[in-house]
Amino acid sequence: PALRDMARRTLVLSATHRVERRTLTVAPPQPQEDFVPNRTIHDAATREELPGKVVRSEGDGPTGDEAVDQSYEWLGVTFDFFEAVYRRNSIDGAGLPLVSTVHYGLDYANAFWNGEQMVYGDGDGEIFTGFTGPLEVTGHELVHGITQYTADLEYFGQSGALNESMSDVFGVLVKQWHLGQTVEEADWIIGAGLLAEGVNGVGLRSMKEPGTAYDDPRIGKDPQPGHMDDYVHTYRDNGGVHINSGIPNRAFYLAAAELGGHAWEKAGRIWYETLTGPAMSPTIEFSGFATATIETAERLYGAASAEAEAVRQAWDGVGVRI
Ligand code: ASN
Ligand code: ZN
Repeated sequence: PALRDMARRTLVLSATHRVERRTLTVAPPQPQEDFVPNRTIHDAATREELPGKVVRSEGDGPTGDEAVDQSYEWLGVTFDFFEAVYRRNSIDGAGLPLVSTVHYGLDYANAFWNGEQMVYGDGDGEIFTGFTGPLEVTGHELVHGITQYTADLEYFGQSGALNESMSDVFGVLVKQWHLGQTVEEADWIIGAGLLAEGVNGVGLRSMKEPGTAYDDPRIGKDPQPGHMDDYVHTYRDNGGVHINSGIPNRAFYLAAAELGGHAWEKAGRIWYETLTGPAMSPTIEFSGFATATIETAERLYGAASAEAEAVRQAWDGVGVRI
């Protein structure tokens, strides 16, 4: 009976083989289907109710409302970046629709991801301009969604600062990719143009030189550290998630600067594979994440590669011990 089984299997295999060969001859493989975004923009008309009224759906032309049209465009560019660079289909990797609300609240000076959608305020016009303006802000908020669907980093302390840093890293890479900038050409600023005229600063955060983005009597001085020696212990801001993110942000910058060229190609790939890979956990801290990025670089480029060495040096440069 065993022999007969084997004979039958051989028969089945060769039959399958024939079918496959015939299929190939008749229908050559089709080019890979492109992913397409599915965007819906809402208007909260300065109220704080979500999602608000639908004002632009996928495929609709411009509305003439600057915030609506900026959000639509920047969601599209962010979607295209993840598709073109990392072959990711939207936030969840499976084509999740992109939902946003603009004109949220009165003089509302922030933007956020609420677990399901993006939300943007118009700023107060005195200190902050509209949050739909900078591409990297939309990138930042959308990447909170990607993190939620992948590593799901707990939004407190070091894992929270890593969550923030992932959003800054890929937010800034979306901008650099859109502008075709090299590591040297890029500004490495999150929220460039977000500070109103007369406010002393260049944006919300600097990944290249954390702590130098602004210094103005109305908003104080940029509190970000760029080294573990200056790590800020606080219960505010979920344990300083927007403060200590300066440390992993600068580690990414240092790795990218050492490797040169387009930051999304090598450093970005290493960070992306790490964020979406199996070594992550919701409570991972700087040291665990650093180890994971080094292991990713070793796997992608080799243990003795310049890429792996650049990542090791980058974490050493910000005082994160492996
Ligand atoms: N813009 C901020 C962020 O995305 C809002 C917040 O603190 N949740 O991190
Ligand atoms: Zn954030």
